[in-house]
Amino acid sequence: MTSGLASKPHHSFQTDDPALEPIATKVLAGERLNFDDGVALCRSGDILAVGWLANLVRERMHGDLAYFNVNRHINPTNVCVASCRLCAFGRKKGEADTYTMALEEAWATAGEGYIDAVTEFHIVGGLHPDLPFSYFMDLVRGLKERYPKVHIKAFTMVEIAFLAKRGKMTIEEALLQMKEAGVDSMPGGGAEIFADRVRHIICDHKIDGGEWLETARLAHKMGFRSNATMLYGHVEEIEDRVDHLLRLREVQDDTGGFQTFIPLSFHPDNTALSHINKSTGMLDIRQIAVGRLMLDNFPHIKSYWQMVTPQMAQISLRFGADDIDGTVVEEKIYHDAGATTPQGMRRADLIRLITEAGRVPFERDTLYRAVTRSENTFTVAS
Ligand code: V47
Repeated sequence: MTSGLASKPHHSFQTDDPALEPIATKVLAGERLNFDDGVALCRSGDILAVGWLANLVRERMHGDLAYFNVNRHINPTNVCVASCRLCAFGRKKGEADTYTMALEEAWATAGEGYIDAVTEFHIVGGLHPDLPFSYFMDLVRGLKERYPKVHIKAFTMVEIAFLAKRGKMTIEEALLQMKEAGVDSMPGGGAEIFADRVRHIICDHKIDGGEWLETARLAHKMGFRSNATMLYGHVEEIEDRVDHLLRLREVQDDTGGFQTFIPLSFHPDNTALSHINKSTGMLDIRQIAVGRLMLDNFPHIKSYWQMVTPQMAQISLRFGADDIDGTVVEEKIYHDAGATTPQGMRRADLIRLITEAGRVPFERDTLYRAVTRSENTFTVAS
C-alpha cells in the first residue's frame, strides 16, 4: 500500500482561465470549494488545468494506487413498474421480452462463467410489481450460503424504498431484514440528478432526490456503506450537477457512509430520450475531475469503464479517478441503452489498463481492503 502513496513534488499550477486561479488557491490550501467554484469548473475550457487540480487531490489521497475489483453483476428481473425515460432496461409486466430469474437460476448465474474468484455480487433490478420482499431476502440468503466469502452489494435506495413499501414496513425495518439476510452494502444507483425539474423529465416514477438522500442517510446510520452516482448528459444544467454534488457532500459530512462517487454518462439509445446526443470525451472527463474537486469528503471517485469505455476510464486515472470498477462479467443496463463496450473484462485486462496509465493496480474488495489471491481463491486483509 505504501509504495503507491509516496508523496511527489508538484510543480506550480498554470492556466489560461482566470476563473480557475482563486479555485486553485483553495485547492492548494486544502480548502472546500463552493457552488460558484463548481459552476466555474464545469464551464472552464481549460480541462487540463481542471484535471491537474483533480489529479493533485487524487494523488494526495491515494498516491499512485488505482483500485479495481473482481465482481459480477446480477440483474434478477427487468420487470419494472416505473417507466423512467432515461432507462432502456426496464419492461412493463406482460411485455414480450421480460425476464425474472427463478431463485435457483440467480444462484447458478452468480457462480457461472468466470475463472477468477469473484469478491462482490452487484445486484440491482427492476421494481417488480409482484415479487414479494421474501424473494429478495431468499435470493441474498441463498447467495451467502453458496458463496459465503463474496460481499453482497445489493439494492439501490430506490429499490429499498420500493421493497419496504411492498413489504408494508418502514425503510428501517426493511434495511434490518436486508442486513439479517446478508446484504453487506449498497450500490449508488437511482440518484440520477436530484433536482425536481430534471427528475420529473427523466425518472418521474422514482422516489425524489430528498428521499434518496434520506434513505442513504438511514442506511449509513445503520452501519451500511454505500456508493453514490450522478447521471449526466441529458436535460440537466450545469447548476443541477453542482447542486447534486453539494447535496451528496452535505449527507456525507453527517454520516461518512459514502465510499465512492460514480458519475454515469447517459446512453440515449432505446430510451424515450433517444433524441438526445451521446456524451462526449470532454464531458465525461470533466465530471470525474469536478467530482473529485467538489466531493472533498468522498474517499473514492470511480470511472466506470462500462459507461465511459475502458479508454476513457484509463485516462480518468490522471484526471481525478482512483477506481475503474471491476470485471462485471455480464452487463445489461447500458447495453440495452446502446453501450458498445464489452460485457465484462478479465482481471488481467484491468491490471493492464491501470499499469499503462502509470498507476499501481490495487485489487480491493467492496470495502477497499486489499485482496490477495492464490489459485482460484482469495483472502481479504483485515
Ligand atoms: O441508476 C440507467 C443508470 C444506474 C441508463 O455503486 C443509465 O458501484 C446511462 O448505479 N444510460 C445503475 N445510465 C447503475 C449504477 C452503478 C453502476 C456501476 C457501479 C455502481 C456502484 C453503480 O444506471 C441507474 C441509472 O443512473 N442508467 N439507464 C442509460 N440509458
